[in-house]
Amino acid sequence: NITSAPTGVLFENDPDLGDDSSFQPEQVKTQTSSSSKEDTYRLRIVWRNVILFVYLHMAALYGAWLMITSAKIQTSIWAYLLYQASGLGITAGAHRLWAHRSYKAKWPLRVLLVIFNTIAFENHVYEWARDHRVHHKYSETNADPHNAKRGFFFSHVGWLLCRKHPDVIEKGKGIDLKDLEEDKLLMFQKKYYMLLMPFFCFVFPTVIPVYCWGETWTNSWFVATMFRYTFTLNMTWLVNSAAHMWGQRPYDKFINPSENLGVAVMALGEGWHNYHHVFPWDYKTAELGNYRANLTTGFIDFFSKIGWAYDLKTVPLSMVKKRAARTGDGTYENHSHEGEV
Ligand code: ST9
Ligand code: ZN
Ligand code: ZN
Repeated sequence: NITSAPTGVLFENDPDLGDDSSFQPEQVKTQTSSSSKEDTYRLRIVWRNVILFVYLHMAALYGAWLMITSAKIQTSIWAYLLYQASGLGITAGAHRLWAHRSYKAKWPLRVLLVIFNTIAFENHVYEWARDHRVHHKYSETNADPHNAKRGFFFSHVGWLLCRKHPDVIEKGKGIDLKDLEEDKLLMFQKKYYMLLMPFFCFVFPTVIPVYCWGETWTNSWFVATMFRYTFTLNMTWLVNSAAHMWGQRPYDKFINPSENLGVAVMALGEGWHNYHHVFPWDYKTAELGNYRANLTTGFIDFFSKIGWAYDLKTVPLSMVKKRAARTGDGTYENHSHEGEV
């Protein structure tokens, strides 16, 4: 019976709990997203992932040390280029093209983006876009894979270290993924991911410095691969953690996603997260087309000029202004809107 349950679990104000005979002491009560119905949820840590991520971060720290003390400058430049390219595979590819369909791309650009995306190893595009669509639809509820209401650590990396909340899978079933399933290139990446990903994320980045400019295997592995991969992952995760916590909310003060310049710079333009959650179909993922803090927009605009990207979707300024006036936190007028149409 619930009244004899141990303290530390939430059971106030819950009329349903009276007949919950399956309640276990080690289970945590959580609020579901779409209804007032509560369910029981037990955190299940995936120790394999914990060990892999601990190794990755230790190897990355060693890589950072080697970068300062012994690696060739070409190796650091190579690592930087891989960070930018794999980042674009996430931002221009998995995120703006495939998860949100905010523009269309011809096949040579799609092939380039799938290669860049595979270097990033953030799961294949199908899985990435599936989780991301659920994230937008059920933002900051238990059905959000990286629900920021569960704190910085969970939304940053913790969500990859444990089994998903059942709401993610249940609500996720209702998400339309037909467009991704019909994309032959994405299905090819998904089918051969366990061959393609080790090659593009680990083998190719490590081999190039050794054969092209005589780098040592040790420097190559720890700098160009371990440091570069872990660094890029963390820059991506900051969008889910920092940009869901800190920054201004000029478009909607009622949601947590915020405008965060630091994250925007490091995540190639994906830190303008208040705007993005309000207008997710805008290919810029930001109101302003400022390339310095939005490299991805510059990348898409370049390919639009040569005709490989087309049907770029955006939002009319009048709609943005109306929304900011209705739900913004009052900081909208401080932004520069010069050159906007
Ligand atoms: C990584 C991803 O790091 C990072 C994503 C970040 C997203 C950021 C977004 C922000 C905006 C964009 C900013 C970009 C900035 C970029 C800057 C670059 C500089 N819907 O997952 P499973 C079902 S990955 C519907 O195994 P478990 C489905 O049937 C890092 N259904 O759940 C599935 O089976 P299948 C490298 C769903 O067992 C089944 O459930 N990768 C959904 O709970 C089981 O799914 C890793 O480390 C859904 N959403 O395990 C791997 N989800 O797939 C880590 C699931 O066969 N992952 N289902 O269809 C894992 O090990 C596991 O997923 C787990 C959960 C342990 C976390
Ligand atoms: Zn978000
Ligand atoms: Zn998004």
